[in-house]
Amino acid sequence: MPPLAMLVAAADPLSNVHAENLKAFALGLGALVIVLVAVVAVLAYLLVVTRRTLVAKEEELRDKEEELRDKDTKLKKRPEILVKPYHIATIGYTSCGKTALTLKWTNPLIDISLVPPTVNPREYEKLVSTQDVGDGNFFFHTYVIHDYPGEEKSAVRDAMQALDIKALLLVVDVAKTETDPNDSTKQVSKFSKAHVENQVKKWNFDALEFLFSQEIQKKCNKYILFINKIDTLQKEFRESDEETDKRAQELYKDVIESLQFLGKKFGATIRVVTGSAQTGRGCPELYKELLTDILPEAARDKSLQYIPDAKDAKASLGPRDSNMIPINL
Ligand SMILES: Nc1nc2c(ncn2[C@@H]2O[C@H](COP(=O)(O)OP(=O)(O)OP(=O)(O)O)[C@@H](O)[C@H]2O)c(=O)[nH]1
Ligand SMILES: [Mg+2]
Repeated sequence: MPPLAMLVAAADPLSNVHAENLKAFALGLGALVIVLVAVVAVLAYLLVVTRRTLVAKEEELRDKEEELRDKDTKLKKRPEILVKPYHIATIGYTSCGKTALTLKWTNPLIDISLVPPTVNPREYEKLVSTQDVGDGNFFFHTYVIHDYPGEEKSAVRDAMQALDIKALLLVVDVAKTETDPNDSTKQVSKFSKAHVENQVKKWNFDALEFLFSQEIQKKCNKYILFINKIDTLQKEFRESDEETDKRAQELYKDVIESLQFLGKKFGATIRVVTGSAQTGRGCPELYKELLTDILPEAARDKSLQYIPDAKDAKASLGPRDSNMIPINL
């Protein structure tokens, strides 16, 4: 019987179910109260749990907001870095050592004897100086060496016209490099007069003039000729370092003279360095040449001692500098 019917029956003192129903009603009411109390308790519990979760989430959000504010402040305080690139193009016939030379400078960890032939033009970057320009800002003076596969004369000229190329590194060599007949994983280099003559013919006056123009001169007025692989010359003739340098320059006399002529005509600085990417001879002089006239004085890190400029070293060409001929200074 529903509680209301029970209540009506119980209220009737004449009803024969009066006492029985009153008891059942009391029991029903008790059960109802218990159920109601239980529901209220569950609801209250849920309310407390939800509130706690909300408070925890709110705290978490506040922490995250604070973290973000912190990061933002740090970001604002971070020095502003501006990369100042100096582009250098390399040119030279296949296997003369362009990649070996540039990699030796930009990434000394590379084993140059295992350098694969360049298939597509590549760029290697080297940070040479960090300049504090005040207000927490820095200039990162970075050299970008553009390395081309051999025989890419037109590509190099196009790049010189299109990019802000500051200097051209022309590499020639005195040795033919071939796969070792006894070990196909190795390369062997041997002095070859015919190989030199071939390059002298290729770098004739017209071919060199192709790399000069008034338009190019506006941006690039430094040309460095590096005569590479002189280790093989020394192995062949067993002469002193100085004699070897002289011999290398003699072999490329025609190219040097043409460059000197073009340098005068177009007002460009021409430098000649002899050396070897394999032994490292001449490499500091070459890299120094890449800095001289290109990296502004203000960009030099005052806390570092630089190798004297080629200009300063001219008067005192010691044994270390003897493989560098200053021209048109
Ligand atoms: N003995 C000797 N071998 C060298 C020297 N420089 C480079 N080589 C070797 O000559 C080969 C060619 O060198 P690379 O640097 O690839 O020449 P590359 O001019 O970049 O060649 P391409 O990318 O094909 O145009 C490699 O096997 C080098 O190890 C050097 O000074 N002496
Ligand atoms: Mg290469």
